[in-house]
Amino acid sequence: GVGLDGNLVWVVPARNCGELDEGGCVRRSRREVYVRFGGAVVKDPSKLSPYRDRRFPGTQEEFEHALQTATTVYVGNMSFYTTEEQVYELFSRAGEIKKIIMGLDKNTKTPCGFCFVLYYSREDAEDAVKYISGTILDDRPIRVDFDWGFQEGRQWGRGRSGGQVRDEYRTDYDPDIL
Ligand code: GTA
Repeated sequence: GVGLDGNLVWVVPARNCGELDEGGCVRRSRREVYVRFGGAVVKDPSKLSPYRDRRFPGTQEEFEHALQTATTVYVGNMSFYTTEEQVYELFSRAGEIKKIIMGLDKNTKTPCGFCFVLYYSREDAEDAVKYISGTILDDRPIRVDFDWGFQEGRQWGRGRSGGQVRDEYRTDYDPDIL
């Protein structure tokens, strides 16, 4: 498959590939669309994910507009052991990174499976969604989603336990991601 840098190593082959068409196939995960060409899995950046941040201070239209122009991405389904350095190494393949904010458990202050990556350009954020979502990082398929913009406080897990809300429901990594 063709990655951002023409390198095959970091692109994940699709599993359970659905509808076949010329040279590739499409698999839908709720509203997120992944397209496979050769070995590469590409997430369609024009389709917004169903995630809605209930703490966004605005209307649904304003929320969607923020996502459509975002230069920040949210990364989910990460291992708790993945470091900021590893995130930097992988995500700088899509473009120059302004800042990384690791998601932390609000009680233990340790990584709890997500982070925000801030780029300077929209194009680079789109490339991260397109080419890095679905990549295996520390044995887990990560999910890259546009984000409305980092604000102080958003780095903390919102779950009762201190970690992420969805971790209180799931038993394994999100099987819908690929
Ligand atoms: N851009 O997909 C995302 C995303 N997620 C999942 C979290 N964040 C995201 N940002 C983007 N895209 O800053 C951000 C949040 C926050 C930080 C930590 O990460 O904006 P969190 O994951 O701990 O909490 O946030 P969040 O996002 O508020 O939780 P979530 O998953 O949306 O859950 C909200 C509601 O759905 C709750 O009422 C919960 O009880 C319910 N819920 C969630 N999962 C399940 C489930 N599997 N079954 C039943 N109910 C569920």
